[in-house]
Amino acid sequence: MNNNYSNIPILYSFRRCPFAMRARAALYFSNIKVILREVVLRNKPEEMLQVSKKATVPVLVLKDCVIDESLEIIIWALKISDKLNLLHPYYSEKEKVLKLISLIDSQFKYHLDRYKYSVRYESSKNFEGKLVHRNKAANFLVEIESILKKNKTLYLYNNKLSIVDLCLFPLIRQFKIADEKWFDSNSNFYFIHKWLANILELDFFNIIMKKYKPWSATSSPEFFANNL
Ligand SMILES: N[C@@H](CCC(=O)N[C@@H](CS)C(=O)NCC(=O)O)C(=O)O
Repeated sequence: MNNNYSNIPILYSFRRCPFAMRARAALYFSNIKVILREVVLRNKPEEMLQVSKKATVPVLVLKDCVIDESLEIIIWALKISDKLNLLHPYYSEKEKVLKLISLIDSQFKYHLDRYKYSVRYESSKNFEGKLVHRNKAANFLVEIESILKKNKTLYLYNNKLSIVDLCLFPLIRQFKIADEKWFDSNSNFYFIHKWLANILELDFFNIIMKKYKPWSATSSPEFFANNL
């Protein structure tokens, strides 16, 4: 069935996964059309597991290779087309930018998971309590708040949208929605509130959050593109 579309990349994705969200955002901005296969995480399709042993989304299947790290998908897509120059910080301050993204992806995400999904972790060895993990995650936002505050800006790099915003916002949005009332009323996040609200208002956000039915081998191809 997919033979007609054999030149179109396939993206295994999950709507609410922050890593898949950032990959879809980059595909949106680079204007690259892909076939989107919505995955159910507890029942991943064999077709995905065959191409990526990591078994995480997003996975982008190209004609001659597979990319199964969200940041690599972003860089691949934006190197093809980047009209807004979203990769600018990657070229000008690569080390610093990758370090910040990696900190949020690893340590912030560690505490975020234990805060947001505390019930799942209650019996795990290093669980410190929901609110301890919330506060430890919040500590990582101090730097983000200070960057925004210092520059009185709605963007994390050079006062314009870039991969730094695209990589960080899905995880910080998850932190917000774990307890919106607490997050929204916390004045330590004054500039982050404005930053996040602005990003969620941008046109791309609705497009990347479009709902797709879970994919199966008998599904008709569904496309993800920025003119949906
Ligand atoms: N470092 C990976 C992380 C991807 C990741 O952890 N994705 C989660 C969903 S948000 C996943 O697929 N987890 C596997 C599972 O839940 O079974 C990336 O950036 O692509």
